[in-house]
Amino acid sequence: MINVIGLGYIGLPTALMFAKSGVEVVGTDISEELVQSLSQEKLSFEEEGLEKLFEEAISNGIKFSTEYQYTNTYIIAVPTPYVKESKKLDPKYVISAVNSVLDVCEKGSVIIIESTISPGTMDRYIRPEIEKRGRVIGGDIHLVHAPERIIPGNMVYELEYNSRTIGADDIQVGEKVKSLYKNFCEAEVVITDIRSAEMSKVIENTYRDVNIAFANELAKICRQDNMNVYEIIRIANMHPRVNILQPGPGVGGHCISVDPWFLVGDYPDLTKIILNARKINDSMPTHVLSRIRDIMREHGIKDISKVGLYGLTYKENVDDTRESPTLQLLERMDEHLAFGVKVFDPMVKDKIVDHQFMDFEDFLNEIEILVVMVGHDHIKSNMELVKDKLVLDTKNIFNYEIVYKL
Ligand code: SAJ
Repeated sequence: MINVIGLGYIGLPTALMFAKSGVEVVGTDISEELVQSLSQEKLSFEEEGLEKLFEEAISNGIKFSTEYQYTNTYIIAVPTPYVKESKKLDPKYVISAVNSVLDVCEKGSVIIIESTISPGTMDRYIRPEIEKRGRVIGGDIHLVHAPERIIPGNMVYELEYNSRTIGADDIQVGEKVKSLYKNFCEAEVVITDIRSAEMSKVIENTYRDVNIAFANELAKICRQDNMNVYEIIRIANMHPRVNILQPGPGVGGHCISVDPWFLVGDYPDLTKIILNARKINDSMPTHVLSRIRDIMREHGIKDISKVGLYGLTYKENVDDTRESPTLQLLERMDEHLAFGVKVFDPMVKDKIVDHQFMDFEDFLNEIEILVVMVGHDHIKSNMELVKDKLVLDTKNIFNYEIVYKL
């Protein structure tokens, strides 16, 4: 039996996938409310394909509990919050989960950490925690880092078809964990050491951040001389060895906008590109604001409350608003005393900011300028409704000729 600890965005789909593939699974979370609702067969978030996977896991007998289980394989997928001020990762939840495992586990247990951790976290925080309790790593406890790689919006598919990294300092343990993931993972599973697994995870996200920053810089260059950045990137990407990502209103979420800071924090003298990429991506909400001001000026609109921001989530078709460019933009607008801007997001069911509308048509009735911050499917299928608005399309989903772009 395996015990999956932390039933959030990563832990839950992972636990369900193991259960679907026939592994006996107990999912553990400290939230009684969450455990209770999962036990009553209610899912805690929306994700493509998750409902069907949940049904299959339930029929294979998955259990949910607030208790850690007595077994020999643990997968930890708890949050690793990022401390904005210090730009460092806070490992408190992983440390606490490891300690709770140590309270109950069998001798020879494998503790697999899936949560994203900054390079060196295992050596700096996890190993000492285990040794402090008189346990011998490599003897009665084995440590593995198997960083998750799945993308919100396509998690269920990617769990099965993305390759995986298993970081283990003992090759036999690595092989054992590899065969565990092979229960559902169809792609290649690579075994490496823990330090390399930590580092490769963080540089994957950093690579994407740097690539997006390049696209955003190109967008600014093209704006200055009124060129179509999307067309230019499309053509450049036809070259077989060029693959530039898309410009946008900023980089949000809990991963890509956060992980590069771990490298900047640990290697301040060596991370010039990475730091500048972060700065460029963080500057994008301000760029959007200046584009809004351009449009207001051009059309003689003086009242900022005539501006509506569409999309509060960090990207399309998810309900997660962490580090979202829209929230960053609102913060900056506040600084500019530009209070009163309207907001709408069909994916966000709770009111989390001022002047947030719950009905799309009510929202449209109040505004003259629509700023598309997120390319949800919802806006793509309602383009007709916004025909009479001035549209600033930061996600390039409308025809270039009829709207304003970044
Ligand atoms: N974005 C752009 N332009 C692009 C692509 C994305 O501006 O061309 C923006 C998005 O709008 C969003 C942000 O970047 O604000 C991040 O979105 P994303 O879809 O690129 O990535 P995440 O944060 O949802 O998930 C990433 C993934 N990492 C990589 O693709 C290297 C995922 O595989 C990881 O599992 C996840 O981080 C994680 O948990 O680390």
